[in-house]
Amino acid sequence: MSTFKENIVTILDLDYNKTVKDATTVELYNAVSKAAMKSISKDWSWDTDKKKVCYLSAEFLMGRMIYNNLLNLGLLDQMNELFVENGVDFSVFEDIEDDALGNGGLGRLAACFLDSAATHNVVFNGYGIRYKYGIFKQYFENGFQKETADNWTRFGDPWSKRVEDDKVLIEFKGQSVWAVPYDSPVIGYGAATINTLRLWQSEPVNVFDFDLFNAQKYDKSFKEKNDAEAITSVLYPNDSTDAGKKLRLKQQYFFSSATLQDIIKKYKAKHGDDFSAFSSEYAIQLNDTHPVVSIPELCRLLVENEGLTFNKALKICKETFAYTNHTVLEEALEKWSVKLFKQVIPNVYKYVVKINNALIKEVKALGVSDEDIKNYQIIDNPWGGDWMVIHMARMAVYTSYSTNGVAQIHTEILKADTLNPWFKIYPERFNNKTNGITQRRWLDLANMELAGFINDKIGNGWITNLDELKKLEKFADNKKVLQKIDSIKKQKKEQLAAYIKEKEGIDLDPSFIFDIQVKRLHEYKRQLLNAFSILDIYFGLKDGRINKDEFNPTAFIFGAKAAPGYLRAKGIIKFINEISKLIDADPEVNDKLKVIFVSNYCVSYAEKIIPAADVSEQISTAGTEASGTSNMKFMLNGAVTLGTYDGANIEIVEQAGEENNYIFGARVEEINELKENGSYDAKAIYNSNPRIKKVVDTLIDGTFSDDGLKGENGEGIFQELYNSLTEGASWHKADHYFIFRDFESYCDTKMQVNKDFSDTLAFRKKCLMNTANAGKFSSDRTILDYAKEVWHA
Ligand code: F58
Repeated sequence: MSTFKENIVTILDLDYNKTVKDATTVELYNAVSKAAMKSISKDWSWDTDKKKVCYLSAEFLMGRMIYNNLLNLGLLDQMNELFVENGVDFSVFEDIEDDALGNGGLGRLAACFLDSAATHNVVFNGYGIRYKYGIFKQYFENGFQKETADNWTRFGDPWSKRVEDDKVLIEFKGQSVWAVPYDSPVIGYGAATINTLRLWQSEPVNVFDFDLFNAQKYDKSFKEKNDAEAITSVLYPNDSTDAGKKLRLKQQYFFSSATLQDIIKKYKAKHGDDFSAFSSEYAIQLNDTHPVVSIPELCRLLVENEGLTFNKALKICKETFAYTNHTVLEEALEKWSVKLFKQVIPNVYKYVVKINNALIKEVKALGVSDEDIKNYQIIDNPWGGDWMVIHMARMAVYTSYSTNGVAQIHTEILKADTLNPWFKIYPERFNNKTNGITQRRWLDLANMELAGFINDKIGNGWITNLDELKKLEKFADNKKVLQKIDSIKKQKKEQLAAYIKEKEGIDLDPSFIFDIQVKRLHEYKRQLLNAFSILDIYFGLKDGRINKDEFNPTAFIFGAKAAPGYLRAKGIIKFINEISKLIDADPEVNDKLKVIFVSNYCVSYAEKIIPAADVSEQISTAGTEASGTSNMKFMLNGAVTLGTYDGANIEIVEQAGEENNYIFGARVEEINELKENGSYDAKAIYNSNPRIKKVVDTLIDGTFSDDGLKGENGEGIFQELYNSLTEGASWHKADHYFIFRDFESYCDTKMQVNKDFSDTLAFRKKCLMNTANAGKFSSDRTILDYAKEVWHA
């Protein structure tokens, strides 16, 4: 049998008539991927007698697949050998493939779960949408975010195969389309198990109307095709209009229905028409509310196509579905307008009504009063009048057997607050599954230097059992080990600096502290608080409040995309870029401070940024970040957390020790109290605290210009940000995310980090303690907990 290396050479010859030396990067990429696909073709199938978990998610943020797949297949070394023999650089594929089909933590979590489940032999298949254009590519123009479409398949898509035989018909009111699956293998480490990621693409039933075309009505003749393709054309279409909302609902229904039809077909092939074993054969995990329309759709399919009674169908749903909540923010808890829902999928709406009726009967029988029923109704009019909506989270909790949050504190908030009425009647359904990350991508691949060093010290058992890292603790006072950890960090910082120079054209001194905040741009994540603290340091250095000689030079690095319609978030990006400019231009401080907003932050960028961090910024208002997962990646790579008691930060500190991290700010109890008793007076803090006033006033005193970027009401965006902090807006009070409350304790803590950095080995000891205690945050642990406690798989 020919080897992997030989296969690459053969494919290059057959497909392109080229050798490794003269092939282009794209040709090489396709040949390597194809050879790897060939090597698994016999072991990759859907067939298994085990319980199957189907993970339905609107996003799968996979990142670059090639290195990870080769690592897991154990083929990375062979590829490297071949490349060395032919003078090809190992990182040649960096410009080829990038991540597209997701947006943030929720999508990346799905990808980490795929990796962990396949590694630990859990049959776990992902189902989602094959968007033509994924998340936009971001660049900056005069400090403003600009977006361009990302045609991610432009280099081909060698890791997927189209499965024509499994296409299914999806019917909307007045429109039918094909859902055509594209399957990618999900290869466990050591090729333990090969699962599947199945992404559906929308295609027309009739490609074009010949009669219309002959009548020279060209646009019309292609209308059906265009309308069909629109459904899977973009990730998160702008949904500020009705048309956008409609498209989004169509996407949700499209992939939900396609997936369920697929599951039913596979089930029937084994069990015929007897559905009694359905829920013991399949578990369907709903990743947030985006696939929750699956619930009425499964009811519909079982009743209308399979002849079950509604009650039987409902029972199967309750025993099959499980739901994960990823947010407590009111605006992110999806509610669909009944009117819109009926316009798009009236046949499914009928089952929402039936589920709602069953729910009312059931909760009444449980003793819920007529008055309290409104807290449960799936179909409801929360704003009064006849504006009826469907609460997707309520439907999910009612019609499933498990509801989980993604970190301890988040689950507690769900139980005590967001979903409290439900917890009261179904306490047994609620459980916590703290998120995790895969160490194979986030340490073994992203930080080969540290991974190699760890292997030398404690062996490589951690690759599939992250708790093994605990063995590093015994080196916590070993000077040589700490020096080595310091030198690896420096190496990663140098690599990042070189990359930033290449990508952004910006010089970054690797001897600076790297203080990093990378995540979606959102007010609750408080990038603005970070920006204000930098200004505070800037002014402090200028007026002597901060001793310049004692201050360790620091680079503040940001990476974030703002949703295209989220004006304030875009204003914050502009503000940070303005601060960067101000500092660069000031010779009094520019040898001490640097601010960099990297463009187009994505998984591949994260793989370079995170290993280079000294400080991980996790500064959301307590009670707002469900979990966070970048916090875990930073911890694993030996950065200290500068954070609030929020999300998984709490568990990180619990594991690694408060003395090895930097916690500041109000706890969730305090925030709740301030909210409830209405005593928070942001304006008063602003007026009485000159440091706060000084940094906030830069928004309006001419220090910076927003260069005409407008806010919602037509005022300049910096003015709008200023107003939101000091006056509030129609929908929130002043300083909704308590920036002023936490400002001083944040700045003080940041200065403490800066001071502690002077003692290099003491600082690196903290870093080592973080790495050593990251075991809990492996997605292997998360997946095995789900498998045992939720899926019984
Ligand atoms: C994230 N949610 C949470 N949502 O914010 C984060 O705390 C958590 O760690 C992560 O999920 C995984 O559990 C998230 O990424 C989105 O991206 C939404 C998708 C739909 C549009 C609005 C953003």
